[in-house]
Amino acid sequence: MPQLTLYHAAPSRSSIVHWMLEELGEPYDIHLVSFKKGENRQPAFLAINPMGKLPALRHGETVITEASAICTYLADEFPRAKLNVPIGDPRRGVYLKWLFFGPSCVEPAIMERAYPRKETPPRGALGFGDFDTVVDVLAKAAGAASPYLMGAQFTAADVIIGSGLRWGMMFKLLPERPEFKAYVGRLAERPALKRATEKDAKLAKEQEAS
Ligand SMILES: N[C@@H](CCC(=O)N[C@@H](CS)C(=O)NCC(=O)O)C(=O)O
Repeated sequence: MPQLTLYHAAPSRSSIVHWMLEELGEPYDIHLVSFKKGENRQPAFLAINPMGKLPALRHGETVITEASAICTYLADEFPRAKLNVPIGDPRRGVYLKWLFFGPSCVEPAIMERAYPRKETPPRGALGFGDFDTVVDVLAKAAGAASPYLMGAQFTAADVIIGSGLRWGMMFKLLPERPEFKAYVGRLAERPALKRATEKDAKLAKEQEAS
């Protein structure tokens, strides 16, 4: 079976994929890339991701970048882990909606809060619309999650939306709505997330010391 290698800096957006890999239960390697040493801007890494950004995942000859694309790929490529909603299942549309909602709505809304613009573009021009609507849509979904976005099944969509909520609340960029706290609290109980978080803390120390 082709080897899985995560190009990772701990903690960073590649921690999303780290959690996903722990959920997947397949063997994987971690290749640490140091932002401090500028390794992400050096030719060896730019050959992997010309954007100079993490995460990147190598699976045999295939290189995938963009956290949501990687999670979607892994969930479909390793269906045994039951982290995807397969083609043909009527729930797949909603599942894909959440996988895209993360990078196209949650992240830009959070970033706008972190770095407000001098002049707000018209709502219609922004793919995410506006911050409050994104938060309301997320709160409704988190409130309805029973216990996960797709119901009883935990999927890659929970890794993406859950990571956005965890990160947004950690940096006080998203409000601590009771629905968010309850949903994120359930996710925090997942052994795979606990393992990824513990490993990330160790890797962060290693990277700081190197
Ligand atoms: N759109 C990318 C964003 C990746 C990203 O911005 N990663 C940050 C780490 S959190 C990074 O590599 N920053 C280093 C840089 O841009 O120099 C994704 O969702 O995977």
